[in-house]
Amino acid sequence: MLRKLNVYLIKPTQYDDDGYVVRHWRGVLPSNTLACLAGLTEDVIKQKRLGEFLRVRIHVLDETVDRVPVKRICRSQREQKTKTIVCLVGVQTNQFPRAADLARVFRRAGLTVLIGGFHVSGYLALLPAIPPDIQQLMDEGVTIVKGEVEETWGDLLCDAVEGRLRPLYDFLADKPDLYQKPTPSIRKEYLRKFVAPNFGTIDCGRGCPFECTFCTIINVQGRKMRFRSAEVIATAVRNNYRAHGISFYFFTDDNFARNKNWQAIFDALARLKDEEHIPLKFMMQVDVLSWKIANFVDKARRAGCTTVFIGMESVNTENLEGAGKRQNHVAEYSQLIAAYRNAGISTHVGYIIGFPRDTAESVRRDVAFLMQDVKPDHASFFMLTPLPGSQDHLAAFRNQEWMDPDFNRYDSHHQVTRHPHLADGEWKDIYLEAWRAFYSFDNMKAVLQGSQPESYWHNFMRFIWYKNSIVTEGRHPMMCGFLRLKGRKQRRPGYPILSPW
Ligand code: B12
Ligand code: SF4
Repeated sequence: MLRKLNVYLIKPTQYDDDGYVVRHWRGVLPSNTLACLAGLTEDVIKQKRLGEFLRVRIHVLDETVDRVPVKRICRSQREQKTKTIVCLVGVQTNQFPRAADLARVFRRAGLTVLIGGFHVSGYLALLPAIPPDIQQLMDEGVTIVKGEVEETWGDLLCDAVEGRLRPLYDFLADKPDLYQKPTPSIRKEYLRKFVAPNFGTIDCGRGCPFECTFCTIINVQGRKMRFRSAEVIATAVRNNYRAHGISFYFFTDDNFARNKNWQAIFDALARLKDEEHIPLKFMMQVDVLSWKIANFVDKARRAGCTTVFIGMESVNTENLEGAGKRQNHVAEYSQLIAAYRNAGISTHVGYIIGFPRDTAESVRRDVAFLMQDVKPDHASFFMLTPLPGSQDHLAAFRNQEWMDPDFNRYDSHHQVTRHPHLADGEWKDIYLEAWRAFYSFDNMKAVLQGSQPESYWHNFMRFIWYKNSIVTEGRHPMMCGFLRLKGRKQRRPGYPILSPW
């Protein structure tokens, strides 16, 4: 009879262009998916779903900041009456090659392996048949999980313990109600590996009602909004503060402004600040229309919001229409930025380069307009990427257009399709030029001079992080940390292991 169960929750990283595993000494943004799965697993244990006598040990590893002890994990099942389950968690498309390589090593050692997250969920959501690379993994005994598991994680773990896991679980049609579900479990030892150890994440809701063609979220988490209860969120924030001193959050909802429970959540957070003196601050993602929702900006400020990440994507109306982003009205962008800035909330826009109508000249002009007329505090640039699960990917697949077969490059920092006006190489050049222009000394100085006192240091710190990522590390800031670590032997299959000399 089984006595001990090791559950390894591992968020895989990406390989760099030389095939080395990307890892940093300190990360910047902790993974919410890891925390979610940890919270769900703790709940399964608490409910004794796996029986009275099974000792379950949860190991949380984020390969962007942790060296995964592959050999130790492979050996862990050799102990008597012990089983090891490896869950490759929150696997995005650019991490899928690394996840698949890890999965194979663990399978060869006889461990139970599951892969979930946006890549497999999105890939299988729209394509007409199971793609060969996924089928291959299933044939090798890896279990693929498509969709969210808030209502099914206990059943899956029971199947794993009993050794009756199926090759594929599909929960896409049964999206869980999140209202009273366990919140992400934030572990202090994990946070220590990040620059700000008081930084937590919670997804207060999921889904988005809009229909952007490059977006995977709507085809995986759906267009109907689901949300957590305000009391549940407030309790989590209170407990995290008391237990670990966590006072800064990234609310990872793709569009907090369309979370139908936003008002109750903001009010509950404001009460934590006013009545319990928790010095809460947070950032969140919103759409360009959010500033028009009555009381939204003001209540966000009172609840502790310091930054909004806005899906602006382009200042070119034709680009926006082509991408189905009809809710974005360029003429109102400056008002949007001003509404948040006046409330002392820093603005950070997402901006895509490489829409079909873009040319090098139009991108230069648009980025200048963004800096001089729209004037957000920060911008993150992305190369348009047909992520599996998006309409763009489906259209390219149906039209048999060339798409780079190496998913490791699908990080919106590499060119993976051909562009009608930008030659190969030119696209990446103009993309990097946009980064350099926005994070030029002159623009950063202008942003700091226009910053509200509440945002000044926040903007300053983000400039350091962004400059370091793009200039020193040559990586997208959202995929970057501080001080790159490279294991000589941790190299992608097919690349040579070089001598230490
Ligand atoms: C917050 C966020 C970030 C944060 C933090 C990452 C994190 N995971 O917390 C930051 C800003 C760092 C980030 C960066 C990037 N992100 Co991001 N991010 C998100 C966002 C908005 C929320 C993530 C989240 O918390 N979701 C809630 C969790 C609970 O959902 P989930 O991950 O799907 O997990 C559930 C199920 O999938 C399942 N599951 C997941 N894993 C497993 C494993 C097993 C074994 C099982 C059984 C189940 C299971 O169970 C979970 C609970 O139901 C998502 C969009 C979204 N709505 O999810 C994009 C998203 C995941 N990001 C995306 C991308 C592309 C990126 C970047 C590459 C962008 C860039 N160029 O920089 C980088 C990559 C960074 C990295 N190293 O991971 C894409 C991924 C699409 C894809 N197919 O690859 C998404 C979907 C958004 C999009 N644009 O479409 N991101
Ligand atoms: S607004 Fe954002 S989350 Fe919503 S569909 Fe568009 S890209 Fe996706």
